[in-house]
Amino acid sequence: MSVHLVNPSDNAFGTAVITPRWLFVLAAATPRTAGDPILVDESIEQIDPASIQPGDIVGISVHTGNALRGYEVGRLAHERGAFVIYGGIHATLFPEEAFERGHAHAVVKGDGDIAWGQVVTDILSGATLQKIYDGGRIEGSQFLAARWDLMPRDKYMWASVQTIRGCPKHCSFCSVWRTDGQKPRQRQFQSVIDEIVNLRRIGFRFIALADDNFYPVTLTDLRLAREQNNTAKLEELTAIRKERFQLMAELAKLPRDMVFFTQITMEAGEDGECLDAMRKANIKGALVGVEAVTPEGLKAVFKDFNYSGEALARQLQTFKQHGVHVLGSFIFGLPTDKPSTFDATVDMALKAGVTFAQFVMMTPFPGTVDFARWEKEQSVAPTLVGDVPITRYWLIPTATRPKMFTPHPTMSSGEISERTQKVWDRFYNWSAIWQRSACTPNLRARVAFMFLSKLYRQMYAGTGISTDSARRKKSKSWARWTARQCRKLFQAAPMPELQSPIWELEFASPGRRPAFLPNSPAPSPFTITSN
Ligand code: B12
Ligand code: SF4
Repeated sequence: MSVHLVNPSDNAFGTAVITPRWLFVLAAATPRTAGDPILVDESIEQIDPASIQPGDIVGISVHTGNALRGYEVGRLAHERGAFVIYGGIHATLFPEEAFERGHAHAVVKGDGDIAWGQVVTDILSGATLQKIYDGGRIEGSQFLAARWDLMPRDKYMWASVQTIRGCPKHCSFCSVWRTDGQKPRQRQFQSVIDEIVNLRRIGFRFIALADDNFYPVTLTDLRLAREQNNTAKLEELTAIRKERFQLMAELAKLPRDMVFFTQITMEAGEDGECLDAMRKANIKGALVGVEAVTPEGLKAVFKDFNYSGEALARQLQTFKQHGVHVLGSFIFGLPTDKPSTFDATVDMALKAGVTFAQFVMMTPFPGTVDFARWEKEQSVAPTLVGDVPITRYWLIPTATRPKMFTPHPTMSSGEISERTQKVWDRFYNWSAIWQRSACTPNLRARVAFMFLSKLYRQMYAGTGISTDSARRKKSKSWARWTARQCRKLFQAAPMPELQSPIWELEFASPGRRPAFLPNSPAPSPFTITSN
């Protein structure tokens, strides 16, 4: 009997940019008695059905974008006689769909760090399998460290390490605050550092901090708690902030060639102390959700804590002045958008000096306020594509899936798509990239920057931005080639001698830590428990 964990994807590039963290966390959550799981990341290569034997356990993660492929994988695993288990955000929100479409035996809702072990144990012991396992929201101290020893090291450019889950905000297009909660759940910084040390030892120096919001406590939050004389709140917020700074202080002690990237709200731009700590910690870049450049646009997405106009440009420039590069994320297709919004947005992105930018089309993701509103509107006179209601767009085959799902009051989806394409082309033309690449320290890094910019732009072509399939096909083969070259640029010499700090703290819930590099000289600070 083998355990397989599958990250479904329609697009295999042979090389992937960022490791899908869930795969390696669930590998750590797999009971030792089941042996090492077989990990399949279909963004690298699709699964070989013949590898699945009767009685095997197949765990599949689905988010909305890959649900259709996930169900296909589930059906073929079921046909081969395997136990099929789903998890991930989409399965959490639509468990019944995994049974109807994906031949599930069981679904894990919420966090899998603990629940997955229970599922596998139940199967191994022949116990009756529950239909739903509710993993809920575990505490930060219970987050498992990933099993990077099972990662094919030559296939990924960046590893991903999570330091916090949940976000106190409530943006209308985002499901994080509803699924992961508004209470930030911080992982003990010692456990984070330990995992990063392990990654550097095996040759990874680029690490994405797979956090919803790296900056969960703003200066405004602290001021309000103080003004309201809310001592309990103030203490809680101060403790969260202190832990963030402790993490950054430890990151700063790691080898100087390490590069971290995270996701953060724009409010961090007001907090020079935080930005300086980030720079010292080698957090060289952050995705900042700018979303819209007008006050009306920001109001439409419940993000009025963001700035617009000149103040926005200044706020984003502040990040750069403190040595933190910004990947600005902008949304097109908001009801408040006009034809002039597209040029205004790219002008702002260029003026604010963001190092990278992404321009995504408004998509009502399940679990969001936008989705609930849309579903309610659609319940009156449902729009169908074939026999699928548009509110279940992820079930529409990709070839016939519309580019936009919610109608815009004044522009057609074709117009929005075309204008968005032009914005990408303008931001990522060679001359603009060349100018931005001046931020790099040497020629090698400059070349890497240029390739990465083009790769970033090109990889989006497969996700609905590009309009015709011929262009998509060409983009894909170009992206495959470039991804291979880029990966070489991200490689680093392993540092097996690198030591983990010895922590005084006993972890409240020690992660089962994989035996990384068996002959490694660095002792594990974790207590290794067996199942
Ligand atoms: C880091 C991140 C990224 C990174 C890295 C992606 C990568 N390669 O890993 C980047 C920036 C590239 C990215 C891109 C995108 N992302 Co993203 N991303 C995240 C983020 C912040 C964290 C994901 C993560 O690694 N978490 C750490 C792991 C350990 O947690 P986890 O994945 O939730 O898995 C746990 C449980 O879900 C469960 N579980 C998961 N799978 C399984 C499977 C089984 C069998 C079981 C039992 C349990 C289980 O157990 C795990 C451990 O507890 C999430 C937010 C979130 N809170 O999930 C958004 C999120 C997943 N992303 C989202 C979106 C929309 C996107 C994009 C489409 C954005 C865009 N418009 O381009 C792209 C799509 C990329 C793609 N094709 O997959 C949405 C998905 C919404 C949805 N309903 O599907 C999320 C939820 C954020 C949001 N705003 O709502 N993303
Ligand atoms: S978009 Fe960002 S800031 Fe808004 S709720 Fe989601 S994670 Fe939080």
